[in-house]
Amino acid sequence: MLRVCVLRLLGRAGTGRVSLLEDSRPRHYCSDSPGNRDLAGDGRAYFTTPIFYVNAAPHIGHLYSALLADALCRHRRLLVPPAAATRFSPGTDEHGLKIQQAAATAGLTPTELCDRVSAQFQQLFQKAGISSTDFIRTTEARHRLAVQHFWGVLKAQGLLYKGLYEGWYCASDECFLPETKVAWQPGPSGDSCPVSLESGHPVSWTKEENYIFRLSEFRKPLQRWLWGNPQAITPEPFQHAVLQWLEEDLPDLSVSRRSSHLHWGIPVPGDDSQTIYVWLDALVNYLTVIGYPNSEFKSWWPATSHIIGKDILKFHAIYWPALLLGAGMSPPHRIYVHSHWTVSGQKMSKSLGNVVDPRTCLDRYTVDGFRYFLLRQGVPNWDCDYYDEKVVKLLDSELADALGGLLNRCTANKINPSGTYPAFCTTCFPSEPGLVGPSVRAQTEDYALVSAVTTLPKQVADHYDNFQIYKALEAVSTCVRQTNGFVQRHAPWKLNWESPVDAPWLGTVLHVALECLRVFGTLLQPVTPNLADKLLSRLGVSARERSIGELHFLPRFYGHPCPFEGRRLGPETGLLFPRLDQSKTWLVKAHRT
Ligand code: ME8
Repeated sequence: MLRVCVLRLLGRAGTGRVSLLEDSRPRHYCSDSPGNRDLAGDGRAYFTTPIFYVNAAPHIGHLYSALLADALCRHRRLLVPPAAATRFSPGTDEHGLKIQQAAATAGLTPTELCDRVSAQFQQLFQKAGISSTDFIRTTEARHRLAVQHFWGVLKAQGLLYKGLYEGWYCASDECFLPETKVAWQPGPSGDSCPVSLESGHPVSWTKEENYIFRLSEFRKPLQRWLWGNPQAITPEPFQHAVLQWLEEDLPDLSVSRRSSHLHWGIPVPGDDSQTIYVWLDALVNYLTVIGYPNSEFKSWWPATSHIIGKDILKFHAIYWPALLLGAGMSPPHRIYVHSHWTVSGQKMSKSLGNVVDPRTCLDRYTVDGFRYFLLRQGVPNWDCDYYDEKVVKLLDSELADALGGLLNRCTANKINPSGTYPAFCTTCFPSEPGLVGPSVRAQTEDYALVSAVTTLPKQVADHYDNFQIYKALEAVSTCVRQTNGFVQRHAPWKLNWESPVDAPWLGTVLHVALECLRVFGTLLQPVTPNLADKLLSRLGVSARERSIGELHFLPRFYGHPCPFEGRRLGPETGLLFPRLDQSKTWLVKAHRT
């Protein structure tokens, strides 16, 4: 028989405190040490985004999370082929009070609302080139099965008990709040209303009998997990924040609601009077996608990377690992955390009317343009501000002028009339810097360029690993600038193919620039897949030659044969990235505001 306990809401947001009436037996939670099961072990890697609530249409923040996950996943596929060794799933979070209430407000059934908004997310992700292998909806039968099974495991472990819950609940955030996180503010009719201090969303007082998860038993196991895996949560300040939280109170967690209050959810197995708490339901989606509870899931877990916004860190870095440990599983391999996009300095919100529609942005700036902007400007550690003018400036300068201009300079018929990848002359550009001789043309800065581009793939990989994709793009952009400097310095347009003195050096200048472009195109594939394809196709690089493992930059410089020398360039297919048209009305408006 389950015991009834009195829960008092104290401590951190989202948890209740229980006055323990039951024995708390010491338990040992096993973990097969996720840090030791490197993703590269058998090459498999599984990426997830948060599953998004369907109470409102997607905005650029949701797209940003999906793009970060997509870029990580695509980069991984380029590093460790075959692509089949990755799984990647976004999805929609469709249960809970928030959705139940949103459907009622919209005059729809919850199913109608979920179908409508989930389709919007799926269409958006498809349009944006999100290369997912699945899309999970929590209203699917496979998910209900997984959640109920997971519940059964927790119950069998003695980790769930019944208690009387009393405290504040925020339906918008779907979380419990302690008194310290609630403020009183004037409501629409002038009277004072309780709201969440963190989100400003209204909260209401709840008193009901729920199932409670013994979260308080997990402080030490969670600390051990984080101490043993210093990169578990990236970037580091977020790991630090979680360790800090673990120093505070860690009360048990209410994991169900009364069905009479919340009917839109998954019933507690064997107790229809209770509905499973939407966060427990939602988190298990990560297991559903890989086939849980069938044993196939074990080949993907815990080789998992969760990409999340900072707003849901506590759920992913405390509740989820505790639930997993409780169910005898390891915490996820990595949790990558990013900050938020604001719009002209303000939080994006429906009520402020400043929500940026990502579909419009993809149309205006092209899929690759907008993907590049969000990933180049988004800094995981800090909030970033969005405004249209910034997009135009960045894309024109980095994609149209610098990268597109460079490609044009090296492939245009005037400068490269044979339309081939010219030969590299080792006499003009010897491997050893500082050599002098009549034919030596390379200068000190040219060696700096070769060295920078040689180390670029590793630098980019390190930035991906640290979840600093913007830094990876910054590094590529710096090298693009350096390559333009190289071309400018040697002015190949002043050299003559007919001259036996000029020709080998002219070919070498173009060869080096094309080799640099081949590296840039390869490394940009995770972020701008269509643009990179166009670039690599123009260079005549075949599909088999586009993985990072196959890069081998400037092989002739390093004493190896070069498979590209003498190869015909691909067909000319127009500007790599046209400058954004200044005459467009929306752009004029963006410049004015
Ligand atoms: O929290 N900037 O769903 P949600 C950047 N269903 N990213 C943003 C953002 C912004 N302004 N706003 C939202 C939920 N996001 C739960 C998740 S997971 C098991 C359940 C992104 O629709 C960011 O990733 O509120 C954030 O964590 C997520 O959307 C929250 O989406």
